[in-house]
Amino acid sequence: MAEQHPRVGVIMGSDSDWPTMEPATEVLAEFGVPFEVRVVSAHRTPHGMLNYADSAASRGLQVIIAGAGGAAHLPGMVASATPLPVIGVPVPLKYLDGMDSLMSIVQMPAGIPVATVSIAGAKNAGLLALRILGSADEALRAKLSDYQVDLERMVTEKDANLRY
Ligand code: RP5
Repeated sequence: MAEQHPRVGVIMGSDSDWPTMEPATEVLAEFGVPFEVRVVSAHRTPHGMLNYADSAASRGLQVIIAGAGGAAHLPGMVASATPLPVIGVPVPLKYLDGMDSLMSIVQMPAGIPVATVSIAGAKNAGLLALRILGSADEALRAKLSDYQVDLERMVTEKDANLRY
């Protein structure tokens, strides 16, 4: 699924973010949506980051998921250099429990939106990317509806199993 005309770019500031970010790619793969994964750092590879953001739309990407930790400027900086929707994932590091990452990503100035998910919320970032794509893709939207029906069924079954 990865690399085959990717529709979603999953980027992160460091390879150390991968365990937190991997659930985004798992859900994209589950829905059969092609994606690419790159390490792109706002601080360590600023020129590479701008090149990535600049070229993303013309390469066919439709959504970018960007994860970063600490002084997490990557999602906002990428959003400033592309018209594509950007979903930010706050990555929790050793100190501050990810609150630093969350605060760095969520409070964007008016004009440059970043859709921020919860701390370590990469699975929801993947699902949100799918919903964005699904707004213009009926087949994908139908799969998302099925997914929600399955979720409801699972919760109903758990409820039935716990009742006494
Ligand atoms: C951020 O710095 C990255 O997103 C990562 O979360 C954090 C630490 O990176 P490493 O020192 O582990 O490479 O830019």
